[in-house]
Amino acid sequence: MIAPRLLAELHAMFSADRVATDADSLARYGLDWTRYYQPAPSAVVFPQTVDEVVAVVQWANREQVALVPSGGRTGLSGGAVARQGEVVVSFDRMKAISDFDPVARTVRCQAGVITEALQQFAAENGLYYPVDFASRGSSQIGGNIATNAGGIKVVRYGMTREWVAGLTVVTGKGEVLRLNNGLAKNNTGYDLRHLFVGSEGTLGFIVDATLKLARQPAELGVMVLAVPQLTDIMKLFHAFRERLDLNAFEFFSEKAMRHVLARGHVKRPFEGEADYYVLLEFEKLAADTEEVALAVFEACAEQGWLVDGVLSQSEQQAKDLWRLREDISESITPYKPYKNDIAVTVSRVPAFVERLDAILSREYPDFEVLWYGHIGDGNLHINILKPDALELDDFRRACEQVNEHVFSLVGEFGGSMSAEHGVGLLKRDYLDVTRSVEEIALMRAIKAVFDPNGVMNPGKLL
Ligand code: S2G
Ligand code: ZN
Repeated sequence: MIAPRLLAELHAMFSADRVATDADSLARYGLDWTRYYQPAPSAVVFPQTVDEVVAVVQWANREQVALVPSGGRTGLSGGAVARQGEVVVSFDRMKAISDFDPVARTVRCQAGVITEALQQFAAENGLYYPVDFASRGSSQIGGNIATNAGGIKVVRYGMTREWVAGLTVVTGKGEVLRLNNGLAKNNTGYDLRHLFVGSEGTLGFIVDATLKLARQPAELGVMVLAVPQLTDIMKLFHAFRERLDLNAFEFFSEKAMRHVLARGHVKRPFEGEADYYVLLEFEKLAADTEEVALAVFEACAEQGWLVDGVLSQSEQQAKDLWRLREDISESITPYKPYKNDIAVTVSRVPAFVERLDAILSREYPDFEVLWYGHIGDGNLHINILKPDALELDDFRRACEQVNEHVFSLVGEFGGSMSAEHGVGLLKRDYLDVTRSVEEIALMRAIKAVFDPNGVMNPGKLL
């Protein structure tokens, strides 16, 4: 915990309602959605202006105090966890949306804007913010950029990085940088904006961003397909992508879907059962797009790649079909699951899953392994539910071994040890699975340039 003198200085910098030290605030703002850590920040501050962010960073450099950035706290790698007396800097009070430019199709958001608020602003102005995921109602734009958030439409629209046209950041030295200014073209040396995207608060704070917006999509069609063989999922991906403008290509196992169905909000989409399901979404750009989708469906059925399926006939049905995929994470939270988020080259996903399934069923026969994720990006979310018979600590120890298996296989497949959830605390010690010694040394050198006193989210990522 920081000394009373330092707390007094924080109170001098921020009005009373914008410094929190009560137990509830410390517990709430010291955590994100990663449930492995005990929160223990010293205080939480709520800046409202760039100058206040500069002031607290300069103070932290003078007093050698660690700062932890806090957005929507929906992260899954402990990137926003404060557990060693750090001061949490929350962007909850910086939620302005401004400078909308309908011709350039850009808009400026302060870091604390909720993702869904930006999506709604874009829709109200006839445009579309295409980075989307289940935590849209709580996550904040600053955190989405700091973790380069992915989600369910990456196969068409890419990660958050693709939509950042400009950033205002406060570096770990307290300098304010206005990066790229929202320009579509600017070839003037190193693009420092892209260093901050995905930096997880380790180089400085993102205080606002100019984001690009896309044209509003035409009406969307959603299909769910029952797929007996994992290897056939990639054939389906190829077949549907050849003929349709796919926005999304997700998969989930029967085991995962049963947890969603058990909650009773949505029902099984059709009679046919299979080990795996694909959910795909496409844009109806032509009058015959649905016919094309059904023709591809029939052709794939003849090949035996799918045994049943459904095409949404209404917006409500499309939403219900999406819930089969998007409700998985929430449905299994009570089981305190082991989670991992990795990626391998799309074409190698079936081989990877089969290899890992074989290891896990041999080593941990009573673990329930659930697979789902953005398979069109080669991105898998592995979740293992704690068996009732196993104490949480024993389960967590066993999962340390599971990590070793997962990451050594990811290394063998030349994949990524974190596809979209970032590195944070949870995966810091596995960075070398995907990044070389030279790369990690260079990342440390870059960190030292932007945050020479190491006050920015120390212990995360590196
Ligand atoms: C997803 C969300 C969190 C999880 O559902 O796509 O990124 O449970 C995940 O892995
Ligand atoms: Zn995901």
